[in-house]
Amino acid sequence: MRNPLKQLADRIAELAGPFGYRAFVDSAPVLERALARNAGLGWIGKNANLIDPKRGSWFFLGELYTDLPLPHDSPETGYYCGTCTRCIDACPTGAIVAPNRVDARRCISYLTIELHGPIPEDLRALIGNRIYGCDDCQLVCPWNKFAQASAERDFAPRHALDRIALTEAIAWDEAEFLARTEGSPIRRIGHERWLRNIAVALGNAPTGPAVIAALQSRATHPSELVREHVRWALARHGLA
Ligand code: B12
Ligand code: SF4
Repeated sequence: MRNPLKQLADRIAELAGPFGYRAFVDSAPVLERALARNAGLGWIGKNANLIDPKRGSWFFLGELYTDLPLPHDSPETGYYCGTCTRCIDACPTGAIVAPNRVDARRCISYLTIELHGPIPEDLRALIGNRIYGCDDCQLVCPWNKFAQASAERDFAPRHALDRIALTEAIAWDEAEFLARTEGSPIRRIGHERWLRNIAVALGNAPTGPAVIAALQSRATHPSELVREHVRWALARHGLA
């Protein structure tokens, strides 16, 4: 996102002359959804994401802060979620507690990416096989029927990460984790939380020898965080 924002700034500079700016994308306490809505890009839907009537919500928001005296856009005033509650009904952890209100503590995105410590036990079974974030509230949104897959190479899955088996991924040591996630945002959760998340997902998998062997291979990991999640997962398969 930084490169396109820089290109946008260069294009503005061609038209308006040199100007000062700062680019943001999910990188600072900036009210990105509210700014986007006020800039006329769409409305904030019941799933709390900004929905563009032509593109749905499968995009990141990025912006340039500048003191250039630009003309104002008119805010999008419509709200087109209507009576639909698909996102609220589909959320695996019941995190969308009311239209447009997400309890971040229950959201799988928070639990698997932002949370550093143990994942609350009552939510583990609800996480299913999600090991990094969640998009269910966007997947079910009817407005995303119009969404197009991006041709940007940066948004394509890297290192075949969309085709890995969890029983293999739990075996990666830290060096392999870092190599396989190079250039991917997944890298920032680090190896320990990667193993924590996979342990939960394998705890939710159908019981079988490969799943149990994969979990047992991490039962003596130096991190208590990992060991505790592995114990929980093995208990789910009837192994205390
Ligand atoms: C913290 C955060 C999270 C948290 C909390 C999410 C939440 N819904 O609050 C967690 C980790 C759970 C999360 C998850 C996800 N996130 Co997030 N997240 C953010 C982040 C960094 C800050 C949002 C925030 O809390 N801002 C502070 C609050 C105060 O702002 P706000 O909620 O917009 O508040 C406004 C209104 O809601 C209202 N308001 C809020 N509280 C109150 C209280 C009162 C009394 C009143 C009157 C009004 C009011 O007023 C505020 C000002 O207008 C933004 C990036 C950014 N800088 O904005 C991305 C962002 C919102 N996330 C994004 C994405 C993609 C996701 C996920 C899909 C990621 C994933 N695949 O796993 C999930 C989706 C979860 C969901 N359904 O929302 C995108 C959304 C893109 C879009 N189309 O809208 C953003 C914009 C990042 C980006 N640059 O692309 N996220
Ligand atoms: S990202 Fe997943 S867990 Fe979070 S609010 Fe959406 S559906 Fe719920």
